[in-house]
This record gives sequence, C-alpha cells and structure tokens, in this order.
Amino acid sequence: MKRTWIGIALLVSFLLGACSADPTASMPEQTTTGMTKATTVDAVSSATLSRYRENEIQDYEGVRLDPAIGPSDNSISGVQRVDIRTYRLAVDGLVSKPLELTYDDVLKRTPVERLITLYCVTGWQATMLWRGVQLSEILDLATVNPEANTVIFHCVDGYTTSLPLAAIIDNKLIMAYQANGLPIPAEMGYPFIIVAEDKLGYKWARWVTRIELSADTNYEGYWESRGFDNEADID
Ligand SMILES: Nc1nc2c(c(=O)[nH]1)N[C@H]1C(S)=C(S)[C@@H](COP(=O)(O)O)O[C@H]1N2
Ligand SMILES: [Mo]
Repeated sequence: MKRTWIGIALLVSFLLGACSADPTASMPEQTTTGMTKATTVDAVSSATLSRYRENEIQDYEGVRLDPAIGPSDNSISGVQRVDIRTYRLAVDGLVSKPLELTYDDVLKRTPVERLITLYCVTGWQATMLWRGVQLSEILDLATVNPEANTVIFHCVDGYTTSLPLAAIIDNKLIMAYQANGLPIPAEMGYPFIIVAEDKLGYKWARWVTRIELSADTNYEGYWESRGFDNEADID
C-alpha cells in the first residue's frame, strides 16, 4: 500500500516535470511561405515547425511526422554527447559470444524502416519515421543463452531500463540510428535509441552503450525502481 502511494506521488511529480507539453506552442496566423514540404500550417504549430532540422522528413505516406528534437529535455543528466570514434556498443551477460560493436558495425546490418509513435505518460506523443536494425539480429550475433529472458539496456548517462526478450523478438523491435531520414540528434540519443514500440517513453533507452542479457525478470531500471510500472504498456 505504501508502495502504491509512493508510486502515485512519483507519478504526479513526474507528470508535472518529466514530459511537459510545449508551452510556447500556438497556431500561427500566417502561412509558411518558402516551405517546400507538404506539411500544412494548420496541422502543426509554429513552435513545432521551428524545431524541424534542415532536410528532416516532415511527412510520410500522408502522416505528419514530429521533429526529432522535442520541446524540452527531461533526461536524468541532460543531453549526452557521444564521440563516435571511441564509442562501442557492448552485448554481454548471458551470451556465448560477448561483443563490442562500432557504430559502423551496426549500420552495416540490414536496415529496417518503420513509422512509430513514442507515447509519454502525460499523453504527449511524437510520431517519427525510424530507421535502424532489428534488435534480435544484434542479439543473434552474440548468441543468446537459452536461460536469458530479459534484456537490460545501459546508457551513457547511467540510465537503465529493460524489456522482456520475448517482446523484442515477437514485436521485431528495432534500435534506431535515424529519425525522419537523418541520423538521430544527440537530444534523441545519438548514436542509438531503443524504439520500444507500444511501451511508454521510459522504455526508449537513449545513448545506449551496453545491451545485457539477463534472467532477472524482476529487474527494475531507473524509473521502474522509482515506482513506474515495469510493463509500461501503452493502452
Ligand atoms: N539514457 C536515457 N534514456 C532515456 C531517458 C534518460 O533520462 N536517459 N529518459 C527516458 C524518458 S522518461 C523518455 S519519455 C524518453 C524521451 O525523453 P525526452 O522526453 O526527454 O525526449 O527517453 C527515455 N530514455
Ligand atoms: Mo518520460
């Protein structure tokens, strides 16, 4: 019971702070002259428009895409800047061939592209066109031991979160290196973000540096150990 109240208190403070909607967003009066993309001004606020990066895809098959850089950053230690020359992605734990991959090793794998929405606990959401690798392909390279059932993601900022191995395989989850046609920006987790489709935002590990195979189904990551639901299903 005590735990429930702690959970509720944390949730309320989190809702207030962690995923605030764009406070400056408002509908513009005039049309956006000079815009070459199909995005219409009545479908997107001027504050949102100003966040698109140059050459960022703004529409995909009739769906408006949201900018890859959100209105605010709520990361536990701010935006991380990764030096790609020294960066390595470790795949270890319950595997028979522990790995250390470079950025290019990952980009060499078969690309997968999918339109997926990130849902924040406040109801805030962002739909982006993601491109990356299927996580199971990366896991296969390390040969996962049969007893593994949980995948723990470790990030450059010390953040961690986990997903069931079955969810990764069954839902063909991807680890993305591009959003809306461009490399994901530092703000979104460069070089890699786990696109935890159908799971709440706190499962979307950014600046991933280590993928650990585990048999601890009760593992709790940063927000999970602070009262957030470990299932994190959107519904
Ligand atoms: N490494 C790392 N990944 C992270 C976080 C973080 O603080 N550090 N925050 C999570 C949360 S709570 C959300 S909602 C998403 C998006 O965070 P944003 O709203 O700050 O863009 O990233 C997730 N991944
Ligand atoms: Mo979040």
